[in-house]
Amino acid sequence: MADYEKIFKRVEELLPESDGFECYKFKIGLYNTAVNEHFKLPCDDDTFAILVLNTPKMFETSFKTWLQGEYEPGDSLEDLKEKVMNPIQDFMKETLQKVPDEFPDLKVETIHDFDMTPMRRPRILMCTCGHVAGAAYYFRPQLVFQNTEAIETCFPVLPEKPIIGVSLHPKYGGHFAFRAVYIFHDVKLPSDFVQLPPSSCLNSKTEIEQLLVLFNLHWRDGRFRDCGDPIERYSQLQLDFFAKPPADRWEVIRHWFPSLRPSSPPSTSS
Ligand code: B12
Repeated sequence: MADYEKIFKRVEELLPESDGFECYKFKIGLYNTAVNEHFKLPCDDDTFAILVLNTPKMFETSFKTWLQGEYEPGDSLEDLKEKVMNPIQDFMKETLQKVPDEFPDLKVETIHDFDMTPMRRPRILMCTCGHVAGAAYYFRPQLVFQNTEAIETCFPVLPEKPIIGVSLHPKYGGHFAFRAVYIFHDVKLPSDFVQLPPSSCLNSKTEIEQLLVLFNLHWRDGRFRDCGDPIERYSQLQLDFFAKPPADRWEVIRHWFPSLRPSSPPSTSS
């Protein structure tokens, strides 16, 4: 078995599907060929990389167990909030760190979906990685809109932010999230490495336009996630959690902590 295959097998053991993770191999050169100069990664084309995404299972299995493990008897919700400032990010950082820890002799770089460059650009474009790695088809606006008139027909009201594309997973539609890319700087892929293409679960231009409208204008209602007929979806609890701004998410999962100490009433010193 080649080195990269052994590494991949071990990474899949550390981030198993039963915990709600999926891993995909890819060659950095394929990513660098797709993106413009602002996003190219300073690596040889044949450098080995692994993309990690989470499936709907992650929320109520590994994430819930981890978060409950942060609770200590006597904690109030405020104590817990102080300990875990960003529940999903903190969980991902800790869990994904298992991989570089496993390979201390290799130069492994972890790039999270939320990592930014000093210029405030994303360090890596996850949807492009997902597409080149064969994980999820990236429906870019350029696939269906050739000019601004075509955009205006679909978007009579333009969103505040730029219109961006969205990826659909063949099994989970939009019920998943990209989490990180590992770059194994000193592991190179052989020239006969075969990269599988992503499978598209939409069949027509109209379906792609609908997906782009749902994602760019109505993402809060989560309908974009059901495009492509997913066979497994986020639970209602998970949908409610991600639809809320981070500060309001704790209330959604408060019942995971039945023994929380009631919060102290605000002080009434005169
Ligand atoms: C910045 C960002 C935001 C910003 C701005 C979004 C915007 N509308 O501009 C904010 C904070 C508002 C935001 C919000 C949300 N986001 Co957001 N966001 C991102 C982030 C960090 C970067 C996206 C970006 O700026 N791209 C920049 C542009 C330049 O990239 P691009 O358009 O893809 O262009 C490249 C490709 O076209 C490529 N290219 C060129 N030719 C070709 C050819 C091929 C074949 C290919 C494959 C590529 C390719 O080259 C271009 C660059 O040179 C990504 C995570 C990440 N690190 O990628 C998540 C991400 C896109 N967001 C995501 C989500 C889910 C959301 C939310 C729904 C969040 C939520 N609470 O649930 C909302 C709503 C989105 C919306 N309607 O705007 C998901 C999308 C998942 C998916 N299924 O696709 C991502 C991937 C995060 C993740 N962890 O999975 N987001």
